[in-house]
Formats: sequence, structure tokens, C-alpha cells
Amino acid sequence: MKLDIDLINKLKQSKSLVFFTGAGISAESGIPTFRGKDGIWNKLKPEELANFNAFMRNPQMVWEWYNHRKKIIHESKPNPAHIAIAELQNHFDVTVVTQNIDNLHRRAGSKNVFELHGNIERNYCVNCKKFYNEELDFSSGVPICGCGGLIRPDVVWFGEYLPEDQFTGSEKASAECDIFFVVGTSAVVYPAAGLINVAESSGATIVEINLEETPLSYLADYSLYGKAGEILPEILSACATLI
Ligand code: BV8
Repeated sequence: MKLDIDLINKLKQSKSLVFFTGAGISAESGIPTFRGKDGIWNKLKPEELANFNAFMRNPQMVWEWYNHRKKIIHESKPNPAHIAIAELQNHFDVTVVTQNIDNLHRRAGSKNVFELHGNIERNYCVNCKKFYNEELDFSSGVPICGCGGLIRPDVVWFGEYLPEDQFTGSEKASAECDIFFVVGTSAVVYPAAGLINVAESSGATIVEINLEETPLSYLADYSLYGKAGEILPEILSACATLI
């Protein structure tokens, strides 16, 4: 894909970049998306699995689902899209704001990462909030805390507030960046998708990278349609020649 010369010039004048990412950036790592044609939500209902009441009703079933996803994530590795973003840190102030719980941005070497919806590698007690980040033992059923409380994955379920520090940090970075990249997200889940409006109304240049249009494509100054794992390395090599 031939990158637009205006975008190249815009990169030349820029200092701070934000990459707002969704499941699409991890698709090429073999992690299923939610809404794509083989999306998770085509088979399973978010309200049956990704919410607190469902967990308290049937923690076994919800844990089976997260352990299934954790197994896929552990068998996968960062792809050229994650790696390109990590390497762009050598040329710009880069902030990653992700909806993904798969930890792949960190594994790719990205330092400045806001996790809006949590991280599947962390767990905590629903009662005393004690954290359990080592591998949990499921040999005697769902893991129970010393206080008797159920241990849950540290992810944000529907109807739950986002972690305050992660959201306010993301809002600040979105309002202060020169270029805001929207990568591999259908931009339908809120308040995360609202960050695109924050960046746009703060004058940032909006660059969308997706296989297809999304409900917020109208906000994009540049829409690059294709695979993130092919487009982001091109942006990196364009930048490498720039500086
Ligand atoms: C809350 C963690 C306050 C768990 C997740 C305003 C309007 C409408 C609804 C609401 C609203 N405000 C709040 C709501 C309700 C709800 C919501 O947004 N519902 C939606 C569905 C309408 N929001 C909430 O509940 C949030 N909390 O608001 O709290 C509150 C409190 C009490 C009462 C009321 C309100 C919490 C939301 C967080 C839920 N947790 N994940 C887990 O993962 O198990 S959301 C989860 O789904 C992901 O984290 C992600 O956010 C979302 C999936 O979206 P995407 O990542 O974009 O993935 P998707 O598959 O949809 O799209 C992939 C895209 O990639 C596609 O466009 C595809 O074309 C593209 N693609 C594919 N391959 C590639 C590619 N692009 C490039 N390259 C490729 N190779």
C-alpha cells in the first residue's frame, strides 16, 4: 500500500502518537476477534459470559471460557503490527491504549500501555480484592481466596466501570497526541470508543487502520484499509527513512 505523502509529512512533523487498538490487531496472531465473521460473539453471548452476574451464577463456566482464551493467547505471539508499534517508540513518544486483554503489546516491547479492559494474566478476589497473578490451581474447581471469596480474572465485564487510572491516562494521551491511530477495532464498545472523539475534538490527526469501515470512520483523516500486520510495518519503514 502506497502511503499518502501528506500522512508521511504529518508524521515528519509529529512527536506524540497514540495507538488505540482492538481485537483486529491480534487477529494475525491467531486470536479470534469478537464481531468478525468467525467472531466470538457469533457463538457466545457477552451477557452470558463477560459480566459479573453470569460469573457469580456459574463461575465454572466463565472460568472455562477464560482459560480457553488464555490457552490460545499463550500459544500465540505478537505479530508485525504489535512489533512495529513497539519499534516506533524509537522515533516518537508512543502511547498504546488497548481494549485487548491479551498482553501482546507488552510482549512486543511496548512500554507505555493503558489496558482499558484489563489483562487476562491478572486475577483478584471478588471479596477482599487481593491479587493472584501466578498460575491458578483449578484441580479442586474454581480458585477460592483465603478469605473464602471467588477469584476472578482482572478484566472489565459489561456493566462494569473501567479502571479509573487507565481511563483518565488514556483520555489525557488522546487529547494531547499529534496523531491518533485507530487500529483493528469495530469502535462499538463504550466508553472506550469515545476516546476517538476526544482525540478528534482536540485536533489530533485521526488515522484508521482496518479491513473495513466502522461506525466512526467518518472521523478519520486517513483510512488505510487492509491488514494491520502489513500496514503498520510500512508506516514504520516510512518513518525510519524520515528521521
Ligand atoms: C460501562 C473485556 C459504566 C472482557 C470487554 C453507550 C452506548 C451504548 C452502550 C453503552 C454505552 N456506554 C456503556 C454501554 C454499555 C457497554 C457497551 O459499550 N455495549 C456495546 C456492546 C454497545 N459498555 C460497558 O458495559 C462498559 N462499562 O459502560 O460501565 C456503566 C456501569 C453500570 C451501568 C451502565 C454503565 C464496559 C465495556 C467493556 C467490556 N469488556 N472486554 C473480555 O474481553 O472478555 S469489551 C471487548 O469487546 C473487547 O475488549 C473490545 O472492547 C470489544 C470488542 O471490540 P473490538 O476489539 O473492536 O473487536 P471486534 O471483533 O468488535 O472488531 C474487530 C475489528 O478489527 C473489526 O472492525 C475488523 O474489521 C477489524 N479487523 C479484523 N482483522 C483485522 C482487522 N483490522 C486490521 N487488521 C486485521 N488483520
